[in-house]
Amino acid sequence: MLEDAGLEVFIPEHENLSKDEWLSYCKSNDMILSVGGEFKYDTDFFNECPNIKAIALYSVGFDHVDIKEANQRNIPIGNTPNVLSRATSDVAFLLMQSVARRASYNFEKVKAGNWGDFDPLHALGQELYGKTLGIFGLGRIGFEMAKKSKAAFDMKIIYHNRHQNEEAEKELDAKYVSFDELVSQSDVLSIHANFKQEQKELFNSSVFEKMKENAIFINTARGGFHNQKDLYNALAEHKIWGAGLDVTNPEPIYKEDPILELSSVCVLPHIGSATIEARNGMAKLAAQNLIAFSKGEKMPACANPDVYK
Ligand code: 8YV
Repeated sequence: MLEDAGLEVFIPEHENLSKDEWLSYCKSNDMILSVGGEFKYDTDFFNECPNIKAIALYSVGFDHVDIKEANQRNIPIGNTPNVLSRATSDVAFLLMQSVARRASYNFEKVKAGNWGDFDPLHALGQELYGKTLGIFGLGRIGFEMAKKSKAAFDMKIIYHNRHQNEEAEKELDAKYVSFDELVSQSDVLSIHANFKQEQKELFNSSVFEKMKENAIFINTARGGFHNQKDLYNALAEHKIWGAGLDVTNPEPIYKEDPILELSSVCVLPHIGSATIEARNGMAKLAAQNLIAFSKGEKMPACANPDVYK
């Protein structure tokens, strides 16, 4: 697609480039398409790569980019919203159900040859019907999660956001609440916000303390939102019911992390957008962003639209 649009494309010789290899690659190009979130596009990067004029991310999240710095240098940062909203919210929905019914724990037991005798009190889960789903950050992905949960389980939707979401209030009868109300009223609390450094470990012991005993904590956004040790303690001390994580802190998770031992937890390796449909959509949108930039047009999806003012 990029070559068809007349762009000269350089593909690194191998995957899993070291930081220095990627840096030297960036120094000799003026636009980049960046996959993954490990590499930081910060002041040092922009100083070392003064030729860079545009960056297309292969992600909706842009927490690894210093947007203020990019704005100052007039560098548009393309991202990939919408195309992954269904896939990512599907994973949040899947984790919610898996944790409610302890699916991954029970699967582990079956795999270990430990089916167990019938016992009316054994492997009891909880039902989600009519329960309250709290969304932290009701944007595109949060909306899809709320829509599915309402349709499947008639869940009541409450949310906390920077701005009220009129569409969700109208279509899903979602109710805007304060952060404290979100924490104390949710049966399932699911994070769908863009991560900012000032929100680092916002979900910590003081928050887990205020959650309901039957509450399920879901994070498919960024691991940085939660303090993993505090989450472990809350789960181990049965202060909350369970947790479904597609993102961890740190990421990747250490295999020794005690949280993996808990029957109340389901952890996935950041696969929210990992469907054929979503990844194709992301690739296409990332390419469209670069093509638009090369033609002097606005990127169709830009994380810092202020550069066009
Ligand atoms: C990607 C993501 O897996 O879009 C995001 O922000 O976290 C995921 O979709 C990842 O960032 C791939 O580049």
